[in-house]
Order: sequence, then C-alpha cells, then structure tokens
Amino acid sequence: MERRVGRALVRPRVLIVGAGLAGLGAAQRLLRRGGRHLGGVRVLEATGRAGGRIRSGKLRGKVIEIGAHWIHGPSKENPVFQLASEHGLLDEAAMSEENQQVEIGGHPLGPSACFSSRGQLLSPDILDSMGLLFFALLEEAREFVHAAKVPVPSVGEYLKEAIARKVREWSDDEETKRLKLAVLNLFFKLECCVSGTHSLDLVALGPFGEYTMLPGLDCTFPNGYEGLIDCLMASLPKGTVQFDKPVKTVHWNSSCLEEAPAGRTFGVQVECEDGEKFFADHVIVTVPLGFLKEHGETFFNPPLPSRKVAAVEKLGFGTNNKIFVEFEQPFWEPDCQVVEVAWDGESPLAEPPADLEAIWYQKIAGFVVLHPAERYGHILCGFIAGKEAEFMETLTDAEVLSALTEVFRRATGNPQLAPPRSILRSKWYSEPYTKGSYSYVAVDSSGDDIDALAQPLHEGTSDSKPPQVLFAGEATHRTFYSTTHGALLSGWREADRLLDIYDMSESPHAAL
Ligand code: 6YU
Repeated sequence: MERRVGRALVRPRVLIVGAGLAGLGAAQRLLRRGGRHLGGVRVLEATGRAGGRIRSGKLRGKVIEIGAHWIHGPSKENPVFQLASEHGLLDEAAMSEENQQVEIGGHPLGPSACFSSRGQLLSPDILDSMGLLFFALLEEAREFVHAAKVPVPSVGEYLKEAIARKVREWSDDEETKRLKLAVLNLFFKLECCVSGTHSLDLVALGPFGEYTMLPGLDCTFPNGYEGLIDCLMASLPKGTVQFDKPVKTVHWNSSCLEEAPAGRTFGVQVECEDGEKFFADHVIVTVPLGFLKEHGETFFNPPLPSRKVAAVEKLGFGTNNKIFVEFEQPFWEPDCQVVEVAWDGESPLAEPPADLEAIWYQKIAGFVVLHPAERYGHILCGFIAGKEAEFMETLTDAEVLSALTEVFRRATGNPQLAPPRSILRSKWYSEPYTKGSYSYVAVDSSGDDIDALAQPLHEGTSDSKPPQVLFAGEATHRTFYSTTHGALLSGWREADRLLDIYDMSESPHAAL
C-alpha cells in the first residue's frame, strides 16, 4: 500500500471517525488485510465507550439492550450473525439450521396479550385477522419498487387508502369495526418503530421494497449485543481507539496543508473539539445521519457538495426508544411474547391526536416480554417511536413509571395492579452524537440518496484522484440501512475501497 511521494515511499495513514460497528469493522478489516503496508489506523470516538448504537445495560442485574435488540435475519449472508457465531455469542437454538431457514418477512411471532384500553382482553381472532390484513398490505406496498409510478407518495397514505376501501366492505356492527380499527392502529405504531419514524406518512412508498430482509428467525445475544463489540475491540491493537475525542471539523481537499510532525504533507486534517489535530491520507466518517443533519454544515471544510447535502437533508432519521419495566409478578401468561394495548377510538383513518404530550404513552406500540423468565425475571420492553418518543425523553423516570402503571391498570381492568419495581429507558434523541435511532427512506428521497451519501469525496473533487473522505454507517447501505449488518457491511465496503486502491490485500482470503 505504498505511494511514492517525491523519492520516498510513504505508507497511507487512515483515520476513522466513530467507534460503532461500522467504524470498528472498517478498522479491523484494514489492519487485518492491509497490515504492515499501512502507516497507521486510528479511530476517534466522541464518547467514552465503543459500540455506538449497540449498547447493553443492566436492569436489576439482568442484561438488557438499550440500542440494537435482534440480529435481523440471522443466516449465512448476515455478517453479524457469522461473527457472533464464530465468537460463540449465540445460543444453540439461534445457530440451528432450522432457525436460519425461517422466513418471517418481518412479521411478529408468538402469542400476544392484546388488551383494549377499556380493560378487556381481546380475542386472538381479531388480532390475527387485522395482522393478516396489515401485513398483506405492507407486502403490496413493497412491490412499488419496480413500478414506474406510485399512486401516493407515502407508505402511510397507501395503507390508509387500502384500509378505507376494506372498511366499506365490513359488515360488522359499529363496536366491532371500532375495535378492528383500534387494533389496526397498533400495527401502524409497530411499523413506525420498525421504520424508526414518527408516521408512516413520512416513509416513501416507491423505495420501500428496496430494504431487504434476510432469512432466519430474529435472535438476541444471551449475554448482550455488546459482547460483539468487546470481541472487535479485543482484536484491535491497544490504543487504536481514542475515546472522548469528539471530532469538530474534517478539513479535506488541501484546505489545511499543514506539515505533520513526521515531515509529511497529508491531504486530510481532523480537528477535535479539544483542539487536538490528527493528520491522515484518508478519513472514514461513520457518524450517524442524525449527527450529520445537525452538524453537516460545519463538520466539513470545504463543505459537502450539494448532492450530498441534499441526501443528508432528504433521507429520514427518526427516534425509536425502549422503556424497560420490571415487575415482581407478571400479569401476563408464561408463554406470552408481547403485551399490547389497543386504545379505544383510535384509528389509522382518523387524524392523529393534536396534544401528543398529554397522551404520549398511547404511541407505545407494544411491550415485548423478555424470555426466558429464568434469565430475566419479569421484564417488559416497550417500544415507542416518533415525537412522542422524543417527548418521553424529557420526562423523569417517576413520571414515565406512573403513566405506565396507569396504562397497565386500565388495560387489565385491575386498579390495584402493583406498579413495576424498576424502570430503565433509552434516550436516543438526546444523545448528542446520535440524535435519533436510525435512518429510513423519507418521502421525496430514494435509494439514490443513500448511494449519494455513501460516495467518497476525492482530492480536487476529481474521481481520478484517491478518495480523501469516505462514508460508512448504517444510513449508507442501500438495502440494509437501519441495521447492524448494514453498518458492518458499510465499514467493510469502505475499508475494501482503500485496500483496492492501493492493491494491498495481504490476506484477501482472511475472514474479515
Ligand atoms: C439491528 C435491531 N434495533 C434499536 C434502537 C436503536 C438502533 N438498530 P453508531 O451510531 O453505532 O456509531 C457511530 C459512532 O460515531 C458512535 O459511537 C458515536 O458516538 C460516534 N460519533 C458521532 N459523532 C462523532 C464525532 N463528532 N466525533 C467522533 N465520534 C462521533 N439494528 O440490526 N437490530 O434490533 C436494532 C435498534 C433503539 C437506537 C437499533 C437495530 C440499529 C443499529 O443499532 C444501528 O444500525 C447500528 O448499530 C449503527 O452502527 P453505526 O456504526 O452505523 O453507527 C422496509 C423497511 C424498514 C427498515 N427498517 C427495518 C429494520 C428495523 C431496524 N430494527 C431496529 C430495531 C431495533 C429494536
């Protein structure tokens, strides 16, 4: 990987901004494959920990996931599954061939307890029939990826128009219709969590089907997702990652032609908030799209070209938060996988409530029961997306706990139901180096914007020169955005881009 500068051979130096899965994956790949040909690989991380949006925590001594929860599509093609299997981080059931072949297409599984807000346990039939309808329509919405024209701009509008037509065919009494619509509204909230958006009206219909689901029954890490990060960190030479180093500005394109201590001229200079400067030939930027939306204008000098600015602005980045509550005794059956509350009077066809702050908790899509009970005790994990999730972050634990106790009491019809004993929440919107949860393809954007975001910036802006600023992170993967495997693959993609330029793979057949 040497490059001739004057009469000397120089070895390229690479900086990586961000120690999430994309950044660590890129660092490991470069070091393993580029080895001694490299002049150094250093990762600058703003916070005091590695992992970014992979973060495990503890609630009453039980490991819980504050960020990424499942390996989506754990099967051969999924590099996160492969890595986790190689490091022995998964249980036997997750690794079985049978598990890897299940095709669930994103549908929720297992028995659930769905209560109405009037305190009735709803019959599974209504849940099943509305689930079938919703997921069939969602499948239809994916098919527009091949269409020349879309009937409406968003997934939300498409679903609502189709549901309005269905409702006209329903011959049920008014009460049943009302209940069916409340249940359908639950599926809208669930899909908001999946897409990481406030409303499905913000999610673009045309590109919706470009997101690709891998086979395999989604699985979790028994000892925490962060175990994967620990393995990656252990494989890097000590000191590769520098913590508490928030990057302020990436100077590129000879905007800061300073002499580094070694007497070499570098094309890139990375300036940290604390004033320290790092010099490199290439920088791989893996900061979340949420951070770029807020700081993109000042983060690069010279600024990003207009095509990239447009991509940053147009692509969506929303909030999906988790609320873990732990009970002394469960109020659900032992085999129950999800507890849900369908709010009386809600409907996807009605206007959303104007006062979201007063009834923010009604946006909770459902509570996943953490299994097995022998490991977790009695913990529910509530999922909430959008502006209500962002508002929830402004409340105290006591306020959230009290609101949820009220919800569970109304739903079960038991005003004496004991409140949860403990609570732990994520606050992804308030995280200054994340500013939300993950990306989605918003109305007026497309997969081309994802590709534009992923495009490297070349010295002199001419593609014939080597790339100086490269981009990785989940939001740069056209078909696996919003996932951990998308993040890891994007880091590998940019590492390979550099390895290929210098034609320097030492061990091209290495696993990483
Ligand atoms: C998955 C899942 N999952 C739940 C929740 C969240 C996410 N995801 P990182 O942010 O990790 O790293 C960047 C680093 O940069 C970070 O450390 C920063 O501190 C640092 N940084 C920033 N600014 C800096 C600066 N200035 N200087 C220096 N450093 C700086 N994914 O596969 N399964 O179950 C979930 C979930 C609550 C928040 C998730 C899940 C998303 C992943 O966590 C995420 O993509 C990756 O970890 C990102 O890694 P990275 O390296 O890119 O960034 C049709 C259609 C639908 C599309 N969606 C369907 C899929 C649904 C996604 N599932 C999500 C569900 C859950 C529950």
